[in-house]
Formats: sequence, C-alpha cells, structure tokens
Amino acid sequence: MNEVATTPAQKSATTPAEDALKEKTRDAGAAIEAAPRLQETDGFHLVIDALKLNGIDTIFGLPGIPITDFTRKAQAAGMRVISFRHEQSAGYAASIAGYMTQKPGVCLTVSAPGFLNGLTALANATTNCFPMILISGSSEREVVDLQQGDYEELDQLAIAKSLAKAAFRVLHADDIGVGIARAIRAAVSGRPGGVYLDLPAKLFPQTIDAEAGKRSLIKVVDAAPRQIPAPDAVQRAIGLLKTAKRPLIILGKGAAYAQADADIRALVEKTGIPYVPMSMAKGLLPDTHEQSAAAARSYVLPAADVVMLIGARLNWLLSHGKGKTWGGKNAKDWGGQKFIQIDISPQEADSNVRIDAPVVGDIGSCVSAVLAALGPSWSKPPADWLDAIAERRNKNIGKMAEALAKNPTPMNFHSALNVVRDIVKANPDAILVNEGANALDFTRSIVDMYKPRKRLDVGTWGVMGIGMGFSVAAAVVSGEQVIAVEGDSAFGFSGMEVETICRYNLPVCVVIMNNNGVYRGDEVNPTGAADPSPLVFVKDARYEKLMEAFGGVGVKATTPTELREALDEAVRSRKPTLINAVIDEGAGTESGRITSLNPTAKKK
Ligand code: ADP
Ligand code: TZD
Ligand code: MG
Repeated sequence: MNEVATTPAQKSATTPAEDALKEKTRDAGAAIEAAPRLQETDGFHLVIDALKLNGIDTIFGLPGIPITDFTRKAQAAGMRVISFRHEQSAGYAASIAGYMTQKPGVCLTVSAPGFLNGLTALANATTNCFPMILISGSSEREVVDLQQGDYEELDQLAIAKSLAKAAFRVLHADDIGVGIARAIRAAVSGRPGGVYLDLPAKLFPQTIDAEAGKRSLIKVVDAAPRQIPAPDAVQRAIGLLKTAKRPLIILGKGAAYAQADADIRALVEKTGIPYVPMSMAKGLLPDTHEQSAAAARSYVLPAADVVMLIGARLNWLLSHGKGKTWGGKNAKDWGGQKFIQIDISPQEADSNVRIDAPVVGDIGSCVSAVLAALGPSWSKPPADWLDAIAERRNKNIGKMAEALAKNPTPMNFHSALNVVRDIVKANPDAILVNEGANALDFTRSIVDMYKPRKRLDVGTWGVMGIGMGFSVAAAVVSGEQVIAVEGDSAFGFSGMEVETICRYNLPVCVVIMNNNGVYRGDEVNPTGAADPSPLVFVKDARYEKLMEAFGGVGVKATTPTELREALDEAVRSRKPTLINAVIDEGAGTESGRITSLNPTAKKK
C-alpha cells in the first residue's frame, strides 16, 4: 500500500466546511490510513484490479472527493493516470483514446459538477460511436435520494441514462467485477458508445475477503464479438453494385474505427470504385490515392447511381442522403441513388432515405464477406464515369494549388495551412487534431492524410472544445507527434490544458489560426457602444505566451516562413509548442462551410 504522509499544512487549522468534508469522508479516510488487513481487499483495489485485468492501463481524470485516493492508488498500481485541468478535456481524451485503441477510454471524475463536466464528453462519445466509460464518484445514496443536501449532491445515474449508451451503479464491493465487465461490454460491443459507471463514495473503502474479491473479478471474453453479415444480405449488396453505372463508396469514421484497413483498401482497389472519405476517414486510404473523389465531391454525390456507405451515417454531414447535394430538386427531394449500407447497427438503415441493401455486421466481417463474394472477374466501373470524375478532380486540385501558391500579407487560411500540409506529408505518422469553423473546414480540404486514424476532429456534433483533450490522449496513447490546428475560438474552450501538455511533456504542437474571433475578427458593435461584437476577441492576442507560462515553446508566426520554421522545430524537438499563426481577420466566412445552416432574420 502506498501510504500518504500527512504534511504539517494538512494538520493546520481547518474551516468548518473543511471539517464537514472530513466528517463526510471519514469512512474513506479510515481506509486510506489503515490498509486493508492482509487477507482483505477494498473497493479502491477491486476497481483498479478489474480495470487492469481487462487491459485498461490509462485513466484520464481530475481528482477530488471521493476519488482522490483512487487516483493515487491507481498510479501506485502502475496505471497511467493523466490528470487534467477540466473534466471535459479528460472526457474527450478518454473518448478519443477509445476510438484509437478499440478499448474503452476511461474518464474519472468527482461527483455532481465534476460528473456534469465529464458528461458532455460522454454524450459526445455516444453520438460519435466512441467507446468510453465515465466513472464518477457520487455522494451518499440515502442523502441524495431524500434530497437532504449532501456535499455535491446529484442523482447522477438518472441524468446519465438519457445520454449514455448504458449506465450502471455499483453499491457493493463484491459487485465491482460485474460492474466493470458490464461497462466494458456495453462500451465496445455492437455500435460503440459512452457508458456511465456510478461509484458511490462508500464503495471505495468497503472491505471484503481478498480471495473472494479476486474471484469476483471478470476478465471479459470477446468484448466486441464479430458480427458476421447474413450471406443473402451480402449477395443483395453485390447484386445491386453490379447494376451500377456510376458507383461510389463513402468511407466513414466507423470504417476507420474498425481497423480493417487492408480489407477496405482491397475492396476499393479490387472494385475500382471511386470513394469519398468522411472527415475522420481521411487517410484510411492515402488522400492522394487515384480513386479518391474527395476533390470532386460536389460532382459525385448527385451523379452517383449506387452508393455504398461503409461506417458512415446519412446524417447532416451527408445532407441526409437527399436534397440538392444529391441531385434532388429541393431540400427533401430524393436524388434517385440506391444505397448499400454496411453498419453494425441494424437500426441505422432507412433513418433518412431508403437503404436498398443493408449489410449488418462489423465492418471487418462485412468487408471481407463482400470481397470474397465479388468473385474473380469483377469489372471496373465504366470509363466515362471515372474520366468525368478525374476531370473534375484535376480541375479542383489545380485550383487548390493556385490558391496555396499565393502568399498574401497577412496570411490567410490557405497560405498558413499549406505549411501544415507539407509538414504532415513529411511526417505521415503525426496525428492531426482539428477544430474551429474555417480553421476546421480549410484544414480538412487542404491537409492530406496518409494513414488511418490520424485525423481527429469535432465529429458528428461539430463540438468545440475537443482540441487539447484529444491532443493529450493522442500523444499519450500513440507516442506520436500531435499537431493541433485550432481556431482561436475553438482553442479557448480547452486552452488551459496547455499546462497538462507541459506537465506530461507531450509532443504536442498547437497551431492557432488566429483571426481574432469566431469565424472572423472584423465585426463591430452596430450601436457604436464600447462593448465589442459578440463574435470577436482581443485583437492581436498573444496565445503563445500561454505555453511559455508553463515552460513550453511559444512562437508568434506572421508569415508562412516563420510558421514553417516553428512547426519544423516543434516536430524535430517534440517539445510542447504553441504557434500563434496570425491570419487575416477578414479571411473567414460565417460558420465556415455550413453557412446555410444558420438561421438568419428575413427582416433586415
Ligand atoms: P462519419 O461521421 O465519418 O460519417 P458516422 O459516425 O456518422 O461516421 O458513422 C459511423 C457508423 O459506423 C455508425 O453508424 C456506427 O454504427 C458504425 N460503426 C462503428 N463501428 C463499427 C464497426 N466496428 N463495424 C460496423 N459499423 C461500425
Ligand atoms: N459551442 C460548442 C461547444 N460547439 C460549437 N460548435 C459552438 C459553440 C459554435 N461554434 C462553431 O460551430 S465553430 C465556433 C463556434 C463557437 C468557433 C469558430 O471560431 P474559430 O474558427 O476561431 O474556432 P474560425 O477559423 O475563426 O472560423
Ligand atoms: Mg477564429
């Protein structure tokens, strides 16, 4: 047992509130002082042992009552405990660790406010199909349920239920094994998602016989069982694909998550079908692949006749599979495409438009079944379709090259991101984290990815605040260099975590696309009063000094040359670095690429 000595400061006089807290946690405190007797174990150790038994070696969290000692004991037991400045970042970190590793990422928080801070990330994990477990300590059940006003009182389980894929509470130490096992299974099986696990303060110091405790733990067997697609569903899909004159494959982040990279590539290349990667599926095949139709997206979506979705939903990001994007006459009009959808969720099909050939199963099993069923003599799509795509693609790539070659003063998104594009090309193992509006959309279209699961971004919700949490987790989980391209607004949601990055000395380089505001920095208060517009920030803010405050490297870059030097050096040194890239404050557009989703007043 790792005993923690009481320092003189801790012995000094306490306030009544502190005394009350001590009183509240007396039970837990007693367990800290007295290690369980030889033949006993306790809740603290059973949770740690259950996680470790299941290969979970990292916890992202923030200490406090009632889980402070848990964080110490987990570290003492050899787990990696990454401590954040805000639970939301810890939660995002856990969720993306889950996405990258297929093991549920664990976020640990205190009760009520800490739990709520972590809950946004849990809901975001569920929405994005990332496997994650939010473990929150909670206050005394009797007091919470009678609403008698406990320290950090909240009925956390009830709140979590509506936002999590599953939610559990463990009241007795001998149920910890089952609780952790259920949480793991729920997080990673079927469609992955966020799971909440409520652990009341009283659980941690509960002691039970050590042998019985050991026997109560469960090593989960086959946590995410393969789900083999029905042969007739595969045949139906192949039959439809054979009729296509203008076939298209869309790869989503479910395909990236599945880690079936070689088979997905084989399917694309064997069929010769052009493909479009969704944002986080970029790099599943290199963006420079000759079959990538990403640069001709606005041509291929309406023109395709049969579309095979692999781990991508027909949600808003694909205009719900209908409307003008797909060649429909109005927003609700079906464009006439037939869809094949490969997905693990049997309920996903028909959620927006008719799916003619759903193939339900895990992507690895589905893609290999489709590959096997293609047969030896599969003919490539008609040349006129491929030629038409190539023509659009080359034209758009040419236009992009022109835009990237310009060198305006101040920098715009293109001239700055051209540098990031080169550095990612030279360092294809680097992980790119990305959030913002223009800072997001321009990065997605300008920076090519070369390897799977290297691009981590705002996902299905378009949520701001993932930046530093994702960066920390990506560096911790992979050990690779992380480059986080952040809008200045986006960065503000989790900026304090630069201290976390410095504390753990992580190879993270944050590049802020600083245009002085949300979308743009040039808006003014129409009344002429002193308050600035709600959309702008302090002009010429020196974000790089934030990194310097904690011992990292801060650089202000006003030209592509300065940006390149700083980014090169960051990647070479692997030091925590923040580059404040000064961008023309008039360069962006409202909401980036999704201006049309903005309700605006008709009456001016
Ligand atoms: P994108 O935003 O990239 O379009 P989505 O998050 O909308 O991707 O879609 C991901 C889809 O992948 C979800 O419908 C989910 O059910 C599915 N999915 C996730 N993991 C797997 C898996 N291992 N096998 C099959 N489908 C999966
Ligand atoms: N809050 C949360 C949690 N998520 C959001 N998506 C928003 C608010 C709204 N929002 C966007 O959709 S993008 C954005 C906000 C506030 C910031 C855009 O400004 P930026 O990027 O500086 O990050 P650009 O480059 O200036 O466009
Ligand atoms: Mg901005």
